[in-house]
Amino acid sequence: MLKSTKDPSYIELNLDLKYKVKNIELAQEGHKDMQLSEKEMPGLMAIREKYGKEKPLKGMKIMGSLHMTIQTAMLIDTLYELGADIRWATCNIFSTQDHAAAAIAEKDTAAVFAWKGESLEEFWWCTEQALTWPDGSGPDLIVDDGGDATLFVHQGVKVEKNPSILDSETHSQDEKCLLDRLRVSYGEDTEKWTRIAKKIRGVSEETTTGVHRLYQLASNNELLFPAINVNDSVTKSKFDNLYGCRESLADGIKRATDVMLAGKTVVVAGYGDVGKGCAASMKGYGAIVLVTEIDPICALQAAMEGFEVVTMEEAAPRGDIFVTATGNYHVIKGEHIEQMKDESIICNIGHFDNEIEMSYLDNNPTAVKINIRPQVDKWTLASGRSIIVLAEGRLVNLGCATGHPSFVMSNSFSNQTLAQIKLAKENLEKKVYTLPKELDEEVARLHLKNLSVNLTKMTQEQSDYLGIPMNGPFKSDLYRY
Ligand code: NAD
Ligand code: RBV
Repeated sequence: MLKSTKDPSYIELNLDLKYKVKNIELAQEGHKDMQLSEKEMPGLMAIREKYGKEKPLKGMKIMGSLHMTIQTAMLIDTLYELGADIRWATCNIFSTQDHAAAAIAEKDTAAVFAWKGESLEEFWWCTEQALTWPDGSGPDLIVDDGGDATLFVHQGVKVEKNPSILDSETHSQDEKCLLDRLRVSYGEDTEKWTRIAKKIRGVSEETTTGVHRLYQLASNNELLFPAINVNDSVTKSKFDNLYGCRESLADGIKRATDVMLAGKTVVVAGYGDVGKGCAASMKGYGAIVLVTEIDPICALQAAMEGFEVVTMEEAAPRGDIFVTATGNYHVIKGEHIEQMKDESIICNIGHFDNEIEMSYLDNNPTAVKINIRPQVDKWTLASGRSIIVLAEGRLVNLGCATGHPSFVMSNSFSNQTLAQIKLAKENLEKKVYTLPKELDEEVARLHLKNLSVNLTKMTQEQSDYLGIPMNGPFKSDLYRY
């Protein structure tokens, strides 16, 4: 049965709205923070300088679904200077910095729909608002983080081909909210998403989890437009995921709890790029770090760095602080939570909120929740022991702090901008691409001066000896850094 647009839980699209933010009065604060980050984002500033005149994104409608932070505001302004017409939503209900959203709304460099503490219904409304231009058309290009904008379009097309999907049962609140919107959308226009998908030139995807979803779509022959995997640029995953989390994990834990890390036992689940940064950070504070892994290579790496590698069953009764960084599902389960010490702290830094089995707490009548402050909850279990959950299991660095610092995001977002230019200029196939190494090296080069790095230049003789061009690329695609 089609839901009517009058249903109280459904939020109507309003295409006359130029923005919806928490408080537009915060704009001045946002402008000041953005000005400060100019020096810390040399990559973005250099790209503005290089392409500002040519305006390679002129005529391109860009929709973004990415944490609405100060760093993202700088990305938006960069895309705007390159000529784009932009609409933006956040990709996480807790990650918006309201002064950043206000600054963008006031400047009108993008139509922005984002505030800290959205409900899931509001989140999916914001996403659809950002995907729909006032004339009813959709974007030419998408900047995605985690794949929710891409999912919206793909699910929309699926529903228009097979409306019985609208009747499917789902236990995920996110999926339910998305299906609710698509039900109304289908009731009003049975071709909206098919039309929109056809016009999309491509998406550039920010994060590991979103990239994973893209390769799944491609391998099922379901990818509806070309995609650029920004995450696997070396200057993204080997910097943002690693060095970014090395700083922003502790920021999140400390702003939320003020807890002393030295001497505590911290359990890091997953020793990929993010887990490596998290474990190094906690070790740096003097914590004892335990790691869990499923991959023997990553497990061996962790062991060689001096970390004890255990299973979650072994770690649960030993840890004081737990951090999930796997991108996987239910890595900390109810049975683990029951084994934990009193007042253990649990948090997640992976993209989605299903790494911790939150439903075990949410649906458990014997578990009592007390909110300590926004994004910090103390749950008391039937055993009498309590645990402290940060950001309701959503990424702690963006939910309890402000995400990664500008400098590392300048690397990530330089890749994003170069990917958008590539999608705008080239007619690519419906495949997942990565950026060429020349561009990766160029992004790194743009960040050297800021850190007073003095790069050595090969002699012609050395270049001939190695068979590597004087100006790069310096490594083959097989090199893993
Ligand atoms: P990755 O693939 O490099 O690392 C994940 C690791 O987790 C892998 O080594 C994998 O073997 C391991 N793993 C998977 N299932 C596991 C399990 N059940 N138990 C233990 N280990 C398990 O990915 P990544 O780049 O490190 O990203 C991890 C997550 O963090 C993704 O969801 C990504 O999107 C997200 N991310 C978040 C931020 C942030 O700022 N919060 C930054 C970058 C990436
Ligand atoms: N991330 N963005 C920020 N300050 O804007 N911090 C982290 C920020 C991104 C990071 O690139 C990661 O891949 C993604 O958030 C996970 O959603």
